[in-house]
Parts: sequence; structure tokens; C-alpha cells
Amino acid sequence: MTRVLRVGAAQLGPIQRNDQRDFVVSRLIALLHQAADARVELLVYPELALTTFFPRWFVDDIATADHWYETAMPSPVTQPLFDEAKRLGIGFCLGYAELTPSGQRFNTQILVDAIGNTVAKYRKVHIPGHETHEPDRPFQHAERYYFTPSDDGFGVWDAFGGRIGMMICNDRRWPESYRVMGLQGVEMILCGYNTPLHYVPDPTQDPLQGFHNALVMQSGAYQNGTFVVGVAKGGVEEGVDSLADSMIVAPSGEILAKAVTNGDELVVASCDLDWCAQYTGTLFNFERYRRPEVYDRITSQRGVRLATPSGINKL
Ligand code: CDT
Repeated sequence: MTRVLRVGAAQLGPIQRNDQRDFVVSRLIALLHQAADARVELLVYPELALTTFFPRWFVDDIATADHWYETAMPSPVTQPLFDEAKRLGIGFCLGYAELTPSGQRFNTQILVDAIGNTVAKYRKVHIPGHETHEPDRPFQHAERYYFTPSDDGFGVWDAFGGRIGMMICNDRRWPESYRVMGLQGVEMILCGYNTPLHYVPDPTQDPLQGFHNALVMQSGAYQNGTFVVGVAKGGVEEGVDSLADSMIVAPSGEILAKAVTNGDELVVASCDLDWCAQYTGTLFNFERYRRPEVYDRITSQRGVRLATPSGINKL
């Protein structure tokens, strides 16, 4: 028996600062139509898919940044995406900046099923970058100013005939993200990202960005016996280049499909969710082989600590 889910990574090219939401939504819908032609059942959009990556700009008064955030989802401007997806019978995952009624700001992804119901909301846990303006940088990465790290953690949801989890961008670099979902039997993790290449002094001196992107998603998939769908907003936004390389990774760790451009592009793979059990049932049979009793540092400590008060462990 197989449970095949046909999934699409809806990579976006750049969204410029002055691009209006309705124009961006029309691009999302164009990718949705391509997905329908490709018989996609679940389409995954990137992190902050409705706007430019605005944490590269700093504003002294955060209230003046409210226009980057969504206070409702769907909203009048995003409703056409929801309507068209429902008409086509395609579920989707969408990343956006969320401003709650109580004034909290989260980097959020939602999962919507094929009949238009919102199944789940995930708020980014690992928020990278800095909290204050750093004038020496040509561009900021002030995510920690614009977003509160979520304490909700990593849930999984029964949807699309399988068990689906979500994470956002920097979360994919942390093995804990995958493992917490792995321990809930996740079969497919959906991850949007914006990975600016400016963060190192000279992008040409960091040729490992693409390698590290693939490395973390492939190892996370393999070590937890899950598919991973990584979806970029790539290309040059207002002078800042971002990694593309959207990809769909199998529980074997193999890349099934990968973007070849850094613009709007659909990447598709048919994913047999029963493949996951080949890894979670044998090599990574957590019930049989894990040793949580010796992993206490994973949850009890944040930074690096010496093993003993006097120094490193000695024989
Ligand atoms: N959006 C996001 O999380 N980007 C980070 C950049 C890290 S550099 C501050 C990433 O991990 O790709």
C-alpha cells in the first residue's frame, strides 16, 4: 500500500519593497495554476511570502512597520488565493508576518487544506539576527526586533493523508526542530525560507550557503525518516541576493526535485509517505534505540557548559 502525496514547492523570486500585496497575490495564484496543471495536492510557499524581506530595514518606531504585517488571514487581499485554491482543490502552506490583536509580532506559516479550512498555524521558534540597529551593516537582519520567538514549539498535524509538520527558515539549521517533530511521527515537514547572502562580509567568500542549506534539510530528513519541503524566496531584493535552491527531500536524504532558477518556479515531487517507515521502523526506530536518559543536556541547557566544575571530563 502506498500513500502518495503530490507536493509542490512554490519558489518565489524577489518581492520589492514597493510591490503591492495584490500584485504578489497574483504571482502566488499564477504558481497555484501551474500546480494545478502539475496535479499538485499541497503547494508550499516561502517564509514572508507576501512582502519583501523587511527585517533588512530598520525603523525606530516599530508601529510604522505595521503595514508589513497581516492582522487577519485570510484578509481581503489574500482572499482570492484562498478562493482559487479551494476551487482547484489544492491545499497550501503560506508564510507571512502576523500581528496579533494583543500586539504580538510573529513570523508565521499556516496550513490550509484542499477545501479551504485552516488546519494549523506555526510560529517561528528560532529567530536569528539582531534586536537593535547595527549601523555598520550595509543591510540589517533585524528579525529579533520585528518578531517574538514563539514558545509554541513544533507541532504536527494529521492532514493530506499523512502527518505534517512545519518550521521556518532558521529552524531548519537546528536538529532539535526535526527531532521534536520526528518524535511525533512526522512524515513531511514544510519549511519556507529567506536566506540572504549578505550576512557574511562577501558572498563570494561563502560558497557553502547552498551546501549548508541542503546539508541540514537532507540530514534532518534522513535522521527522522521524513520528507522535507524547503521553499525559498530567492534572487535579488533591493540589492540583497538570497539563496534559491528550493528542494523536496526524501526520508532517505536524497533530493527528489530542486529549483533551477532563482525566480518564481514550481518544483514538484510525488511523495510516498509510506517510505518514511523504512527509516523510522528500522535504523531510526526511536522506541527501540533512543536513550533519552543520557540526553538531558538537550533540554536543560542553552549554551556550552563544561562537563565538570574543574574542566573537561578526564579518565
Ligand atoms: N530568515 C532566516 O531565518 N534567515 C536565516 C539567516 C541567518 S543570518 C542572520 C537563515 O538561517 O537562513
